[in-house]
Amino acid sequence: MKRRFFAKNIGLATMSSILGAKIVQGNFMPEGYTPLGLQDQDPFSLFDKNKEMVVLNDKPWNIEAKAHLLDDAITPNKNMFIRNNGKLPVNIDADSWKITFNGESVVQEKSFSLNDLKKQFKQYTYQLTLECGGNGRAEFNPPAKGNQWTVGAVHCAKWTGVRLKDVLQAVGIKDDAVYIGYHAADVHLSGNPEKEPISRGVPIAKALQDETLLAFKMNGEDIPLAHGFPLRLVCGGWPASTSGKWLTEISVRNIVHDGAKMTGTAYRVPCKPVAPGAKVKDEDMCIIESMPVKSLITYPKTGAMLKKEQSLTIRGHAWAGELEVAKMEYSIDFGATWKLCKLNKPSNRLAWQHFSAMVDFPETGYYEVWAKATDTNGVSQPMLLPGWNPKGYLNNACHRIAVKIG
Ligand SMILES: Nc1nc2c(c(=O)[nH]1)N[C@H]1C(S)=C(S)[C@@H](COP(=O)(O)O)O[C@H]1N2
Ligand SMILES: [Mo]
Repeated sequence: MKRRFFAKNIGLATMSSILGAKIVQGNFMPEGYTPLGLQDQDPFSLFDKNKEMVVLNDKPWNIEAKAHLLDDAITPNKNMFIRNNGKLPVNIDADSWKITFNGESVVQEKSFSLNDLKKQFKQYTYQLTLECGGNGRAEFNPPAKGNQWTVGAVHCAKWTGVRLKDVLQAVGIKDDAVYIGYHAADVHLSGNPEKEPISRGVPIAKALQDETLLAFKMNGEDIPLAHGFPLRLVCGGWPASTSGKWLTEISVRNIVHDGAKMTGTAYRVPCKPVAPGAKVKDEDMCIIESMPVKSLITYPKTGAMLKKEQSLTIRGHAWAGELEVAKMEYSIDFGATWKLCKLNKPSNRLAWQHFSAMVDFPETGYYEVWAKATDTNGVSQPMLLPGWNPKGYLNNACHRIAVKIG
């Protein structure tokens, strides 16, 4: 893969912070010059990621985890997938960062500095599941364009920030508010400043939930650059595209937000099931809201070899969008019969739930372990593939691993 550094004309301060040292003679550096220390940087050291992560695209950066990298109860930065639609913002200065609240349905436009937010509002910490709507896209047939995510575009980190609802209350919103939309500092791939890479949002009811945060910390530290430093919206349980990174504006709308990637087939699925490959009219597409029930076996790694007589404790996580997971099962006979797993409660609403099970294998040979979660509405994961849709969203099929007992 050809790796070129992501931005040529970034400022000295940003370069220094990426290099981890002051560029002492920086004022003498020719304009547009990329210091050697920043040339051909590999994304793993650039973003502090595990070397086992998989780079799906470098323009923009899209990097996914493997199932076994998501074994931790709280996902550490090094194993968190990155999904960018545009170029990373440059020259970020947290001290002068501000966020503006505007739109048809604010009583009056109002801005806060990051420091205002921290000082004026109570801070909360929640562990939140963020899964890309396109996670699992690689399995759909006919295939959908876009990043071919397999299973690793999900994470559950701890986010600290202020409640969006507290800030919206301080701003004042009108009775006709139906949606909020975010705007951010990242740059469209074309470089055109008039175009936004992405500007999505959520209905006002989701915006007003306790767990919807304007976050400035992730796992107790400043949010890493790739994940939205210095300020990001987090809407747990919804497609992660609603969790705007590098947040500069929240527009309170009296219509469904119509920003970039809110219309057409983007983050929408047919309102009613369609045949694979079907053309679907715009008006028959519905915006994805809460994500469907899903789970992931994070131990062992697929392909594990075990000695006979060994029983194996499998483990992983399960989540269900706005709902909780009520039941977790596994099968070693391709879904013919299922046994219960031990399932923990989430650490808070909208956090994934840990599961484990001790599995006994009757004889030596090849097995598959399949895992299936059921939500509190009684809806279970499909075994192989859910309904096809043009953009390959919402693949919540059972996760399957291969093990050899020998
Ligand atoms: N400003 C901005 N916010 C964004 C995006 C983006 O490209 N720009 N990508 C969205 C999408 S599609 C996803 S899946 C998540 C990914 O979050 P992560 O990179 O922190 O894992 O961020 C969302 N927020
Ligand atoms: Mo996404």
